[in-house]
Amino acid sequence: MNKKWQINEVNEDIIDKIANEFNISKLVASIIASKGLKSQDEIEIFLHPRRTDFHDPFLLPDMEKAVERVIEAINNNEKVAIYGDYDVDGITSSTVLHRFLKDRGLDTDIYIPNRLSEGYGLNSNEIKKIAETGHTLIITVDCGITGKEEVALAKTLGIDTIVTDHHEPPQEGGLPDAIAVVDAKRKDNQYPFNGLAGVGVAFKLTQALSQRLNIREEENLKYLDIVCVGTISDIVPLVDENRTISKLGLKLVKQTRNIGLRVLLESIGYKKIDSNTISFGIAPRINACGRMGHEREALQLFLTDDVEEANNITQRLNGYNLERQDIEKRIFNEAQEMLSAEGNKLPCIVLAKENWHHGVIGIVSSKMTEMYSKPSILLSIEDDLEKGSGRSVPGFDLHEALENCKENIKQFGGHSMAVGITLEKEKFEAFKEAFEDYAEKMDVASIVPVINIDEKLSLDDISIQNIKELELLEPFGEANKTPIFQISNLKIDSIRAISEGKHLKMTLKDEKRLIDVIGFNMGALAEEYPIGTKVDIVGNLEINSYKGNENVQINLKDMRHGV
Ligand SMILES: [Mn+2]
Repeated sequence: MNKKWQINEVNEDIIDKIANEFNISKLVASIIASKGLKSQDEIEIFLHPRRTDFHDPFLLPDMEKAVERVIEAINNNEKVAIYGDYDVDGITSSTVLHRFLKDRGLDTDIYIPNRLSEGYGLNSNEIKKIAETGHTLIITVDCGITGKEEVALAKTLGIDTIVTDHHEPPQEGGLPDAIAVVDAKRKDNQYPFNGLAGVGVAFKLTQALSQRLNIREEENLKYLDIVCVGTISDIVPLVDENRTISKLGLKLVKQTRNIGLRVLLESIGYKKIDSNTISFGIAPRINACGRMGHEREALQLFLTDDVEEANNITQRLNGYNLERQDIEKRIFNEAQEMLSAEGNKLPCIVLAKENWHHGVIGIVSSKMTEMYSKPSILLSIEDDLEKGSGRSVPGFDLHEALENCKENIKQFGGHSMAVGITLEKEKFEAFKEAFEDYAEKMDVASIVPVINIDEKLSLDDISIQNIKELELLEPFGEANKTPIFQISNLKIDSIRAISEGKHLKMTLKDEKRLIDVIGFNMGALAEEYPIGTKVDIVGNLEINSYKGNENVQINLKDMRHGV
């Protein structure tokens, strides 16, 4: 697969100026410059976010009304329900709000829908149960903005609702008729940032309550570890307030007082706690609970103050995660077999089979899309229906594509990169054909994946010292990716495939020095590039520590023949 290397050219004078002014290396300054950060303030906040950098929570729509109603509930000791979601964002949102209100003497009940039997969002059965058990207030977290009907039902049952959410309001039909609808994606929003995760919005509610109740700000800041876990896991852009949350939050994660989080962290083993520890260690394990239908256990892990209980839950969580991986592997293998039986000549992938697990099908769709660089839709056949998930490649709007074949679809939702979809079984062939035609028409096959390169370097520019300084830019994640560098005109000094041909290991050299390179899942390149070949490469810079020695290593993203 040929990829397009796109370099973000930045003016050298700007880089020098930033390096001097902030006393940082040119390497770090070049990344700052390539992000387009210019003013003193912007750069200062990016490099060293502080707790004074949080925006005023009362700028969020309806925050005043929400705070007033919650304080009334605290004063009257009302029965309050928190309504959340089964993913990490929803679980951490529920945790933060529950714990904060409990500190204020209000013990809330938490409702998390079951992913497999109920699905995402408010549902009327749960609302009825909440009413039957005598609750007078529902606070939604990470959901609710599309729950107009359910909020109306709650109202007829005598329950007030406060919606806190970070999802897009529905295009038609208006907002739910709630006491307050706190969501920065509202059209009338005045809040300076609309990229918070659900847990970020819940955190802003605790911040607003603290201010109004004259509580020390430590009382809400102490939950930043949990807020950070939800924020990084939800793959929201780690800029603006999310950077403040994740940068300050990660420091708290390292010394977390949340027993469940601490036990889970200890169980996974890590060299360093950073955003990768959250994204690849914590998030899959918490999400595995929801995927397998055990959402209560994930919640209980964050709520328990008992080490033994935390240990037991962690063991089960790790078990669910292994189970999820097994199922994922099986579906992935089956999908690959079906695809090769088809010949894999089409511009997109549409497959359906019995018994493909609902909670896992989306992950497999992303893996197929990544592997073949094609949009994919995977469906599980259940009686007369086929339900599934799709993922897209940048440059192909999947939601728009489904809009174009909607006469063959029963139901769908999502956005340009990811969708959920339901078909009638008898419509499968017609849908597949229409979707393939559309992909053909849009010339998906000619979309070339792009690698965005931050800066060109020579081996001279690279040292352990300045790689360490790149840590200033952490935490990395969405909208703040691990920097990618291009190095040209190197010669292959040694090259081999390792781990049964899976990965690639090389040493490259210029006139003066050698550098180690590792290429994950790139073992096949060992055949293509003999020793002595001139190459250009792009990759991340890393420090490889082994037996107390530290070495510079390049984590390869792409390689091509040099000129
Ligand atoms: Mn969310």
